[in-house]
Amino acid sequence: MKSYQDLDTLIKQFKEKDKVALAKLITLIENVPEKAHEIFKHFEDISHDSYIIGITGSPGVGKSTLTGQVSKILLEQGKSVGIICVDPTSPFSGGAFLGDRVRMTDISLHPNVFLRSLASRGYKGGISRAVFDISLLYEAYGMDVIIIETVGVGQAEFDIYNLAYTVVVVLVPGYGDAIQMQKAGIIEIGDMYNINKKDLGGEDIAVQIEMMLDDNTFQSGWRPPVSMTDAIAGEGVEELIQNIWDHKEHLELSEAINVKKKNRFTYKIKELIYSKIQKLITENFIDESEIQEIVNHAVDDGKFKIYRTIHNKFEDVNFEVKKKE
Ligand SMILES: Nc1nc2c(ncn2[C@@H]2O[C@H](COP(=O)(O)OP(=O)(O)O)[C@@H](O)[C@H]2O)c(=O)[nH]1
Ligand SMILES: [Mg+2]
Repeated sequence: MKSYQDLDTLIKQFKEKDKVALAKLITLIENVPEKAHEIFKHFEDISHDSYIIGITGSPGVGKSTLTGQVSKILLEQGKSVGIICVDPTSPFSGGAFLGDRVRMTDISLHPNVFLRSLASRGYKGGISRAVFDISLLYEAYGMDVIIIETVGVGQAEFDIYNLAYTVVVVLVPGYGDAIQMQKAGIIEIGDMYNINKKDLGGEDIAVQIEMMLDDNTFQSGWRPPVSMTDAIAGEGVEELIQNIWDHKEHLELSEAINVKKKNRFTYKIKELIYSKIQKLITENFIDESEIQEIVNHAVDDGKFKIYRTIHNKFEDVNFEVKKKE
């Protein structure tokens, strides 16, 4: 895949819905962030919209199992599904892949589904970049639905809320005090709540969440519903999917969907700008070795000098952005 011709072939195969080509393009985008630009040059004519669902919650609540069940039903309905699992608890890339693969064996061989796992720690070019670019690739491939699975707020390196149109927060019985959840702000971010592992109980937490929701006013006019599932047995999954479609309809009727769609690109554009600026600065002004030098000084001469050093360094300089003549 070194020459342009190879990329052309790959994209041609991709457009013919070749899953191997899709896999190769994802790998290319994952490993070489700059490749995204080159690849997407070929997709100016793509107008297809995928519906993007975020599934979030603590590790072990059953997100992957649930994602597998949701996908299974969507596939039965004739929809195509692209899945991205972000698992920061996995220290190795590939570790997350295997784990999720096992849980999704039921569906992973289906021609209309594609699954990619990312271990977010130490990820090249940042996890949010990769997730966005892969979602765009799925969209270009023509996926009806994209599911992004990730752990909850404050843990993942990126905000699923900037990418997904409907966010499902997954909880389990014995999760702990629902008040803690409210303090953590979780109650504000879900478009819906799903208590998984209902075979182990969970009526109480469902009631607590309902009560919390009743205390809130929802300016958008959408009151998040609460559902319960047993993801292993596949129970309650259809109701959850119905909630997702109801939310989609709500967004479409209120035109909030356009805000969501724009937000996804605002997020991406900012990321592109900031990474360009970062590149400019680190290549032309202060590089890693100089940073290390300052760090060494900080350790030897006092921690607080770093502020002055950096401040002075930038003080004397005029950054001027000029267009090329
Ligand atoms: N009892 C029970 N176990 C479940 C259920 N859903 C998932 N699990 C199990 O919970 C564990 C974690 O599931 P996984 O899908 O990997 O969770 P994730 O880390 O949130 O993606 C696995 O051992 C699953 O088999 C459920 O509805 N009931
Ligand atoms: Mg998982």
